Amino acid sequence: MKEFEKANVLTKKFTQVTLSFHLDEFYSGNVNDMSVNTPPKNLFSLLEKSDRVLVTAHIRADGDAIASVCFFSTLLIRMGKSVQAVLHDSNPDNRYSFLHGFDMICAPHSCSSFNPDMVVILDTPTLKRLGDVQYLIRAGMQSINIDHHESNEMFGTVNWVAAASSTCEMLYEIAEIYSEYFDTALAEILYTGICFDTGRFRFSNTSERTFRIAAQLVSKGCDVESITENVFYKWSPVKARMMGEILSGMKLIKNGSVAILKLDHTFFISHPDGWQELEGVSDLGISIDGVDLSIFFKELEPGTWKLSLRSKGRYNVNEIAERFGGGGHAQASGCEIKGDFNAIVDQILQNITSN
Ligand SMILES: [Mn+2]
Repeated sequence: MKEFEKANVLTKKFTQVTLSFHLDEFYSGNVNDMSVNTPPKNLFSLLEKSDRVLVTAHIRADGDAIASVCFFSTLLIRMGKSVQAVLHDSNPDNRYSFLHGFDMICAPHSCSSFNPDMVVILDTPTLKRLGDVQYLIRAGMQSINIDHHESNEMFGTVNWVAAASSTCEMLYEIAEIYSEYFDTALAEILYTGICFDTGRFRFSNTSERTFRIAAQLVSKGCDVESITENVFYKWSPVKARMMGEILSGMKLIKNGSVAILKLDHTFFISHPDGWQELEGVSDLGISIDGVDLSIFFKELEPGTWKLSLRSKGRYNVNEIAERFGGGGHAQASGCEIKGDFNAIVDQILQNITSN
């Protein structure tokens, strides 16, 4: 219990949330109580009793997802567990190769012989978002679901879903509890995930708590400059050209308040790993003065459009994405729609209302 008390004292410094309740009352049920920023007690009991753990995150893993997987895999190995890190994508974004644990990440087909007794699912609102990894999860397998997406479906044996900038921000609480393993490498992993999901501490999800946690991570020795450079300032020449192409084809509608950007399937034919180059592209439209809503269309498969929606606040893009079977956050969300590009644009424009 001492460890939990320590975590509570620490969390108290960070939040205005009343922490006088007993740990047994910690939530693990079917209702998303996004305000709970402390891990539930049963998360630790399940973690401690598991021996062979599969660690995973969502398809087309981003900085927060990859960092979360690196963090959990590294921590569990240090705890003496047998661990398999797995992501749907056979080549996870190489920008994150500087992270401890990155080299452990395998594709689903190459780790089917691993026989886990538990799975840790990170940064993933629905099991479908695991891609092929979902087929490695046997029915009845115990699982821990840690996520900061409002739309999380609470599919785990233990669910910890909280309002945080990033899954890595939440994982800081776990790192503090296992403080004997919490070194610079783990701090750099967590800083990377937080830095990515907050867009360099720029998005509205960046809270006082985010900065306090970041400060703790910096005090643990993480190299802020090199992480930020690795994550945000290493464009390939292909990416620079691609951004030029997307911007020159951009359409501004509704008196310049809505930006529509697109990338056709032909790009992904000539650049099969091109989806890895897309980071930051979704934010291009919303960076333009006067634009309140930006929609970026990527034709990943012929006729299948993956949409990234961004808002400055006038539109709740989580609601828009949910209408089309997707989800995310109020200011950044995504969904997938099949069909003709122009017809989809019309359909979406008919469905949006500003606040
Ligand atoms: Mn995230």
